Formats: sequence, structure tokens, C-alpha cells
Amino acid sequence: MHAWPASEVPALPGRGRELRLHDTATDGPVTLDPGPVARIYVCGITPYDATHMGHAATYTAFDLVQRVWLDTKRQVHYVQNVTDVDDPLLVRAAETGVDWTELAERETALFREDMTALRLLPPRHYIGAVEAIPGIVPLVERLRDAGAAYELDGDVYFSVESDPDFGKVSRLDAAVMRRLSAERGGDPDRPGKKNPLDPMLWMAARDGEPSWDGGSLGPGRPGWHIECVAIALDHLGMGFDVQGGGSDLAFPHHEMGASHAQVLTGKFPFAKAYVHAGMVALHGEKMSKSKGNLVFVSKLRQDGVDPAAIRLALLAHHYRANWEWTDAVLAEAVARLDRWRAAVSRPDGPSSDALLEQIREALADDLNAPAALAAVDRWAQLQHAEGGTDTGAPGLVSRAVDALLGVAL
Ligand code: 5CA
Ligand code: ZN
Repeated sequence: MHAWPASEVPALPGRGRELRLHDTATDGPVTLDPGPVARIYVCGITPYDATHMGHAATYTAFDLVQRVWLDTKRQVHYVQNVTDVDDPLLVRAAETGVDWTELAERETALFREDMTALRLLPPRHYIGAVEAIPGIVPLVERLRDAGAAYELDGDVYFSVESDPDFGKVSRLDAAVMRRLSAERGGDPDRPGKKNPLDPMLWMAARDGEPSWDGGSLGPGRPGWHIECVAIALDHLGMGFDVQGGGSDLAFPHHEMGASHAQVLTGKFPFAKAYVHAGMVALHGEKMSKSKGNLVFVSKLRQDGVDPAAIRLALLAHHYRANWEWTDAVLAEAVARLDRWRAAVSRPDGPSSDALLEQIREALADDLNAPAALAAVDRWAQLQHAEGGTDTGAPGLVSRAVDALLGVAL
């Protein structure tokens, strides 16, 4: 699949700091130590009801990761998927009488437009589940042949007990795992499973549903976790730097993905850090497709909201916080954008040397975007109150805000 166009990232003087991120698996900070090419996999959308503010917030967090790494003069090898075949997508297509491929294509196109408008840097590889199927089938066959997967009425399940490190990503107890499995696409109550938590790797063809050639597995379609594993192993390999997504993906998705990959390769870990963004809510509840309490990026854009203001509204919250989208959040961001634009539109201003380092330090410290915004606020306030004589300052502030925060002033 094609991704979307990259906005230009202005060059900055000096070099950014090494990124520290909170890792779910150790529940603590890790200083990432990527080589010259940093490797990150961020789980992509299931293409319906895209792009809501929850999606936008999560992808903006990982966009900051990419920007911090670029500022350390590294290349970034960023991979993202599109879950363009899965139960919820097929259900939505059937409910609305739309062909599922059309639904997926339309929503993926809208997502690309929103990502471009929000200046999120594109992944280097943007891969759909459907196009990944030829790579998924042999992985499932290998797991089965190694005794790590078993058949149940034609479907193939992964045996979580085959991975001695199962549980290390999310560190949850069995009861919580079982509840989350039922809530998030698993089928813990299906009779005949070896362990209720075992996730499906390959679903045998169902009447009226799309299916693909599965070699010795028979016709069917892939399970959710193996999709991301196949794409990540193909394009990044084991031991990549960051596996990212919203906190609702820690279990089962990232736990199961890590186990699939660790059993397949005999290596540990799948990813060096598992990084999860908090959940954005609306009217007191997590914004979710199933509840329908959604605010769409595209709707705000149609209403004439500047995408830079949407981006500032997202950045005003720490990525790990759970927070609530409100009109006031957007209004504050619009006002901030106006203040910043007025401040950089003058021919001179207060020195910005300290500001660049403050933004760098804030972002390197577990992506503390609110602290970075506060630093820019202070400079803008000084500019408005006293002004200054540094003719290079407004330009440098613009470039720093663009390169590191992705906001074009
Ligand atoms: N296709 C899978 C991942 S392989 C999937 O979870 N798709 S999704 O469309 O449901 O979600 C896409 C991303 O948005 C995930 O990282 C998810 O955690 C995140 N997300 C969904 N809802 C919210 C929310 N309310 N707040 C923050 N992030 C969210
Ligand atoms: Zn995923």
C-alpha cells in the first residue's frame, strides 16, 4: 500500500538528546539505544470510523518519537499496518450494506488525508493485512509444525503455553487477561481450546466471508496478532526498538504478538520497548467505534479548523495520560496557535537558544509535549511583553516547532 506524503522537516542546529520512553513490559523508563537506523512498528487502524481524536492522539505520540530520533541525526525505519480484513470491519460493512473492500479503501484514504493534514510523518512501509497474507501462511504453518499451534474445527490456534515468556509484556494476572481477551477480539469461552487465552492464528473460511488460499491450512483468513508479527518481522526483524499503540493494545495484541514472534524465532524480545498511549475520551467514556462517541479529524477540518490547532490540542496532553476531548481543549489550542504565530511573525525577538534545548529536553524525557509547549509559551509571552533584538530568533522558533512538534507556524 502507499502511505502519504511527508512534510518537510527543517534542519536544526546541534543535535537532539537520546530518547527515554516508558516501557510497559518493565513499567519503567528505558533509554533507547537504537543504532544508526532506529526501528519502530506502530499498529495501524482497522479502517472504519477513522480518523477519530483517539487515533490522532496515538499516532501523534509516535510521530514525536520519529521526530526526536531524526533530530539525533538517525534514520528512522517506521512500519505501520492497516487491518484491512478483520471481524469488526466485516461486521460494519455488512451492517451498512457497503462492500468491505470499498469501506476499507475509503477509510484508509481518509486516514491518509488526515495524517497529511496533521503533518504526521509517514511510515516507510505501509502494509495491509490482505497483502501480508502470503507471508502469514508460512508462519502459521511453522508454528503448527513446531507444536506451538493446534487445530480446532479447521481453525488454527496459538498455544500461549509454548512461550515461556508469555505475560511479560502486559504483566497481568490470569483473570484480567481472560476478561480483556473476551473484550478485545478473543474467544476465551470457546469449547475445545487448550487454554482459554489462546488466540486464533488462522480462521477457516466462513460462508459469505472473504477467504484466501492458506496452503496446508486450507482457505481462510489470518488472525489479528499474527498479521502485525508477519509485517514487523518482514520489514524490521526481531529486537526492533519500539512497538507502539494505544494502551488497549498492550493485552492481548502486543502480548500475543510478542509470543508468536518469540516462539517463531527462538529469540527474545520481539521489541526492546512496548510503548502505549493513553485513551482519549468523549463525554466521560473512551472514544470508541463501538460506542460511537467520536470526534473526527476530517469533520473538524471541514468545519474550517486549522489542522495545526488540532495537533496543538493533542500535544497539550501527555501521551500516556487518559484525557477528555472537549470544545475548550480545541479553543485553547486555537488561541495558542494564534499567539505563537503572532510571536514568530515579528522580524526579531528574545533569544531562542535556550528554548531549542528546552524543547529537546522535554521531548527526550518520555515525550513530555506539554512541557515543550510551555517552553514555547514562555518565549512567546516574552516576545509579546518585551520583544527582543535577536533577528534569528523568530525563524529558529518556527523551525524548531515545525521540526520537533510538527506544527507549521
Ligand atoms: N488495527 C488494530 C491494530 S493492529 C487497531 O487497534 N485498530 S484501531 O483502529 O482500533 O486503533 C488504531 C490505534 O488507535 C490503536 O493504537 C488504538 O490503541 C488507538 N486508539 C483507539 N481508540 C483510541 C482512543 N480512544 N484513544 C487513544 N487511542 C486510541
Ligand atoms: Zn497491530
